Amino acid sequence: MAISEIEHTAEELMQLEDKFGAHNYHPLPVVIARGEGVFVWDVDGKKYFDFLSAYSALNQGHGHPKIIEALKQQAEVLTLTSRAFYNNVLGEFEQYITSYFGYDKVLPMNTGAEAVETAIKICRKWAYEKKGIPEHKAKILVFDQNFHGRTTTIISFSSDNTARKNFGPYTPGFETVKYNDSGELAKAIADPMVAGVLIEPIQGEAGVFVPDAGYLKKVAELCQKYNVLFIDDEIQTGVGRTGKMLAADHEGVKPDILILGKALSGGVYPVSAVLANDDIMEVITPGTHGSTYGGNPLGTKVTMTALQVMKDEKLTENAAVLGEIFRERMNLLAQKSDLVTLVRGKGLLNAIVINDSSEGSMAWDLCLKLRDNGLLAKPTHGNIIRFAPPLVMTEEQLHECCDIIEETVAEFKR
Ligand code: IF1
Repeated sequence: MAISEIEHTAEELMQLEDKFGAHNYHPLPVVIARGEGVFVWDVDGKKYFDFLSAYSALNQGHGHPKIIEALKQQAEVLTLTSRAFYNNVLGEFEQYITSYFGYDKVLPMNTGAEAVETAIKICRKWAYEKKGIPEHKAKILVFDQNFHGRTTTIISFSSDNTARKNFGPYTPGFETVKYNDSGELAKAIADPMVAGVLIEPIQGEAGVFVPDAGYLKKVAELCQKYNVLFIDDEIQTGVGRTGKMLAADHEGVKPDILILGKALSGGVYPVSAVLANDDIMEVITPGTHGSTYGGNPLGTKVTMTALQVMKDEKLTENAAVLGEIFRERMNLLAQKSDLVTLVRGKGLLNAIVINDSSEGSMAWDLCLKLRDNGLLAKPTHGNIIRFAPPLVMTEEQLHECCDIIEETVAEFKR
């Protein structure tokens, strides 16, 4: 069947996804057809503020002209060579991104989960070849309520039964410790078989859990003390989202292995990356890891532009300023409304907790009303709604969004 020229209605398009697509999501019923900056339009031309940013992949906003221009230009010249040959973009990209984040080397991949898997492989190989842990004995510490992707190994250490159940047998070599509890971490990390700690500096999917001030610093100190790699998953928190380039920057800690994705390439083309210094990255030798699309000229050109836009337009600083304003207004709302119990977050990665059980439907119903009122957001778990607009938002637009949220909460009938 030729690519459809007929205009489908929203309902027809949702039915097509239901009939022909695997049901691995339960999307909010809105059908988006266009995006520009902080806005999206549905197939009927209705305009919305995008308050999810594709799970923080669109920090630079929809259709950023410089990023789209880079995509178009490179697409007409060279999109993919594979790593069987050199090309004229990858080396420049590698120099640019390692200098940008302050590491010796980068290993480019495509999706976030692939980058997490890559970091796990590097950590294990380092454990055997550098730390001297006996082969197959390496353990990586992970945290309850973690989210690092959907591969079989990654869900093996998920504490979310929906993400994990009936996908066994599970990959061994991971031990779960309580997040934001440095005492428990101190006990677990003393095991000489521990090779690494894999952590989200703020737990996104869990509902934007911000650990206590000083916790990340304590994690870094314990890793240093026990010669364990501090593996920082900044796929969602990185690239300016929390008001610093990396969420780790709020505590001035430098991860041994840095994992990036999502907004790294500005929501235009999947690019992820693992950065580390030579003493760690040199365990990777020819034939030990790879990817067909990893480091392709199209994605790396887009990524250099997406990162440059962050700096040129001071989007990280903007996230810090707007985040303070947002939480101030949401805290006032929480004081006035019995529907909203609290707001938490950093920069423009925030969530409100709805006064309902985690099995309740109020957060979902509120998101439907927000949609009707021109703002798109979606609950993470049950009664928690994540708010993460593009970092290009203006202060005036943010106030307009707060007005929409406040009015929607006020008119919401339980
Ligand atoms: C879904 C949210 C979840 C991530 C962190 C790795 C990955 C992600 C910290 C994997 C991906 C996405 C995936 C998407 C929902 C969304 C998400 F928090 F961002 F909302 F699930 F937690 N590390 N997060 O957040 O990156 O392979 O997707 O490129 O799977 O439902 P990916």
